Amino acid sequence: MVALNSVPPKAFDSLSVVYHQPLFSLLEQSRQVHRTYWGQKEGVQLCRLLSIKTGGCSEDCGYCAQSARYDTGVKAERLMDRQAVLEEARQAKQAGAGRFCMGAAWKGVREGEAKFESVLDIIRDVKQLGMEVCVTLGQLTDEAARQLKAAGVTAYNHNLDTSPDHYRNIVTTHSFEDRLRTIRSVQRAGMSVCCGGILGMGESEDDRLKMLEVLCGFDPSPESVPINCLMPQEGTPLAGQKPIDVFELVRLIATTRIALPRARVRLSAGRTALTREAQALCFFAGANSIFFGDKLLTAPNPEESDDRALLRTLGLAPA
Ligand code: SAM
Ligand code: DTB
Ligand code: SF4
Repeated sequence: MVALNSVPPKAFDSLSVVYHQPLFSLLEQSRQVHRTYWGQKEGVQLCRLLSIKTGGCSEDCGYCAQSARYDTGVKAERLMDRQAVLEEARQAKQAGAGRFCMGAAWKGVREGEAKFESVLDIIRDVKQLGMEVCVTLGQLTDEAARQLKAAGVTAYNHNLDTSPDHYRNIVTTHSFEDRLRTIRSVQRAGMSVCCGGILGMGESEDDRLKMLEVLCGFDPSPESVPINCLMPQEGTPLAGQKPIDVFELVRLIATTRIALPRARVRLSAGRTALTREAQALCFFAGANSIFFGDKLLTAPNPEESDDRALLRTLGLAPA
């Protein structure tokens, strides 16, 4: 096992040493970190995801079914009605969700816009139900971030998605630096940062570690790190990408657990393509959060009943 002092690895070179050690050593190490930081709270956080505004997005993110630039079959819809969102949130609560995450296919939002005021109303309603509230609405101004915090948002999701270098191969309508700017606004407003990425967009393993290196530099540290496997979307430039090797996914999860010991590591999009055994290995490596419910934003997710059965089989409590 790579000797670890009490300081987690943060720089690319040390992340790379941790990542490339023999798999079982890496797992022993991530397990030890997991036990130390989460021993009393072992279990899997259940998050329910809802697309409150689907499709028609101005951005050209090469993986996304909701970009208006690609013919993906996803139709542009209007912002969901407040009551309809509240009903979904009630059902999520009933089903045992600890966190309710709402996503909107927008480039971003700013204070004063009518659509932003509507989202603030929705957040205030959902907050009353007593779940953690997460939103992902694209780019933010400082003031918009402050208003989201005041409305009751726990965490703001804004992913880096890949390394600084690879980002320009995937998105041209905004930059990696734009992503960082929004994350800084979230931090200044006092919301938790939920930030991760996607594996399987033609990046190298080094690119993934470079993304992790940037996450490790955040101050404060990200509260949660969603790790998505690309779900190739028909009509997008990345439609033909091959699935990634499961062991590369497991290695990245374990390295993330070691580098960001307090973060919730969320095994996010792409679980429909993973066997139960592969998912078990991801939980063993340090993943402790999932989206549950049979739909992500536009793409499918495992059936709720199958997830419950899997967690029961593994003896993992919903947390
Ligand atoms: N528009 C906002 C933004 O870009 O931040 C929020 C919604 S966006 C759909 C949220 C995240 O979903 C993306 O950053 C990406 O990590 C993930 N995602 C989108 N499409 C995906 C796909 N086909 N496969 C895996 N992850 C995907
Ligand atoms: C995240 O990292 N993954 C979620 C959430 N944050 C918003 C989104 C996954 C989207 C998968 C593709 C889709 O449903 O369109
Ligand atoms: Fe728009 Fe977000 Fe999809 Fe990019 S990832 S196209 S910003 S919805």
